[in-house]
Amino acid sequence: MNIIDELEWRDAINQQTDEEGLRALTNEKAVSLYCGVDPTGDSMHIGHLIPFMVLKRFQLAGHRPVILIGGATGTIGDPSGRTSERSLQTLEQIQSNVEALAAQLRKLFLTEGDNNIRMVNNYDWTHKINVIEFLRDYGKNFSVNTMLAKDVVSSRLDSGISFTEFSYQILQSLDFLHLYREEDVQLQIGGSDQWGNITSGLDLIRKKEGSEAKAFGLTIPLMLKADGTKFGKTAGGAIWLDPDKTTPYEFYQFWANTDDRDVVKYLKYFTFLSKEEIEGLAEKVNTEPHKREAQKKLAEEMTRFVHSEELLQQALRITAALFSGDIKSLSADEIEQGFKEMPTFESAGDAKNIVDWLVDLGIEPSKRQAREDITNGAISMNGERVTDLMLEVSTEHAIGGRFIIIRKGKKNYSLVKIA
Ligand code: 629
Repeated sequence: MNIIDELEWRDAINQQTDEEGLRALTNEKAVSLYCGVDPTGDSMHIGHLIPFMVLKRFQLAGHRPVILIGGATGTIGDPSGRTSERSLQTLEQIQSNVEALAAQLRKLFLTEGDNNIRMVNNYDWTHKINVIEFLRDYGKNFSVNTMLAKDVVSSRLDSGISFTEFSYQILQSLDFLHLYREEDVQLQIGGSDQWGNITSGLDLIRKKEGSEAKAFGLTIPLMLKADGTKFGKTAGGAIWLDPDKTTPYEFYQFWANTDDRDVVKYLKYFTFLSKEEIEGLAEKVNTEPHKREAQKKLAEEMTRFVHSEELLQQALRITAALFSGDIKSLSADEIEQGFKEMPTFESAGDAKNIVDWLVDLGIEPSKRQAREDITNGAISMNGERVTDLMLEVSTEHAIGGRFIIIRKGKKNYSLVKIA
């Protein structure tokens, strides 16, 4: 299947500058294309994945991805999709973000046998342009009238926009021209918020290279969830690719918790599963939704792609242990991931009677209640029911010497860290 047809089937196209032209070009040769990301943070989140999954699909179809990290544009800040001016970050911060993002992207794109990627930083050519060259050689090709008409700018005319952010689209346009000339890049992709920046680059290419220059733009929809809220955000904030910010277990859980109404859409959008496989899973959503097979498959595919097979297996182990209550099978690291969001207490670790220990920590409100819960079999430690009111709790009970898990009733978990 042609890549454009495939993207259409996956509902992954929002707008294209020339659909038939791009279909013909992609049928005819291996096309170089690019997508950019600004180093505004030290990790990507799953919202960033949207165009990069599409870039990966082009790569898998034999085309040539160029990944651009905005070492220059990141110092300015894209006003797209924002309602107010950004505050500038320090150059040191941006530089360290560049390195963090480059490492994440390398991991996603440098898979075995797939080494046809290039990574560029727009700082390399942008910092060489001086102000006279900027205004004479490039500025002359931009009409302020057209720039003002772009959504990004027109939506900010009331609240205000600095000259700095107003100029952002020129910098992104220079990148497209540079990559068209130097890297034979003929297509830029991005989320739907990037349409203005992409078309502005195409205008510049035509002005500088002649109207027969063959370059294209394609954007990907930035969708909402079925309940109308923004994709990729949870109560706890964004879902990050960095495992120190969002653990692989939490990452797995995010996808596993997808609404039935959204899951087929996500399978098409985010996974590399075939049409047949996805249709099979869609059928399961209709016939046996309680099994959540589609959600599990989605979560597996995404966790393996972003993290690794090993971290996926770990996430599955944590999920199974929390479901069955078999806490003892988990390592201390796995406990740390699985119980990150649970109520946490700290214990000194010296031996103490279980009843006193539970009350001192605040897990039980009173000794009377603690004794009653233990006698009723409602308290378990590391997955095993506590029956002995005289039990002495000590570091010996701690998994990996670090954690004790107490469960009260059916689902009330507490994590006790040994200080
Ligand atoms: C120079 C910079 C270029 C081309 C692109 C860029 C970055 C672009 C931007 N993108 C967003 C970002 O970096 O700001 N101006 O956070 C973000 N992108 C991924 C998707 C997006 C977009 O990285 O395109 O739509 C979000 O999903 O907002 O020469």
